[in-house]
Amino acid sequence: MKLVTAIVNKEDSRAVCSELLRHKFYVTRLATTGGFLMAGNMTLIIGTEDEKVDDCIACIAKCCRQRTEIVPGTATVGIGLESAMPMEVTVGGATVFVTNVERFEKL
Ligand code: 2BA
Repeated sequence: MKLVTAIVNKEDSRAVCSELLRHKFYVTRLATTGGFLMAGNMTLIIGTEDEKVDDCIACIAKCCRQRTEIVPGTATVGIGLESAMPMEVTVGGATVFVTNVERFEKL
């Protein structure tokens, strides 16, 4: 058995969950915050059989798209003055980790 952990954009999470449920996956949604942008995102955890992992990732990939976020940054300009400069960051579609599950029980 595997645990799929997927960090997705908040705006995509509803569609991803619907797609996963349509494919009979069990999913838990956690409201999380990205350490870099400090913006809200959604982390999905999905426990599934090894042979269904590719199908699970396909469901996630189908519903997540990349976005460009503009974040404030600092840059040195002219004679060494520091100025706030916006910085473009590409986020997502999804960051996915697949880990082995040693033991799984429902009590
Ligand atoms: P954030 O940490 O808010 O990162 C948002 C985006 O900022 C990242 O998009 C990436 O393009 C950029 N970024 C993040 N850390 C950076 C750094 N140290 N230097 C330069 N750019 C950086 P994604 O890579 O698509 O990640 C989206 C979200 O997924 C992240 O939000 C974080 O919550 C999570 N994530 C991504 N990779 C991770 C990892 N290796 N471990 C844990 N969480 C991860």
